[in-house]
Amino acid sequence: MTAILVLNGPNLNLLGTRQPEVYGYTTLADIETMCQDWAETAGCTVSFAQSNHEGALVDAIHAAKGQQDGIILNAGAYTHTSIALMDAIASVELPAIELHLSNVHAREEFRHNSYIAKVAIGLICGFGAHGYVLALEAMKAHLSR
Ligand code: CA2
Repeated sequence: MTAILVLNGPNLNLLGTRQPEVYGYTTLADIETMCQDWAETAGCTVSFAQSNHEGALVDAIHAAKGQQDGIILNAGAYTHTSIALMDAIASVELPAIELHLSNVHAREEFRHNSYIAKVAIGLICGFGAHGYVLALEAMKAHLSR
């Protein structure tokens, strides 16, 4: 069965509680439920995780090797700064999709750079919580191509 890791970075544990005008009212727990519902229908398994710590995210990416078929990564602000996460994705040689709730390209200049995009098969941004389902669909299609 296709196994997909959905990994979330710093501050995403606060979703639905602050800045709803930017990130919406959906909580990360709601998003996990959406992903698990999708997994049941799609016949896939989804492992869902979040950390505020860069090293813990690197560890989670390393642990995916041999266990997961693909990685969906909303690295939060680390997207724009983390060579370590980029290297981790490259090192495990698993397909990765970069994901953002907001359209980072319509926001501040510093959000336009992404280290993750350099090693991702594609990226999805600007569709809010629904982006997670879009990313899962895209990963499933990629893995069965
Ligand atoms: O749009 C996204 O998904 C982001 O990855 C979210 C990050 C941001 O740094 C990226 O540029 C784009 C920030 C996540 C912060 O989440 C919060 C949620 C509620 C309240 C405050 C922050």
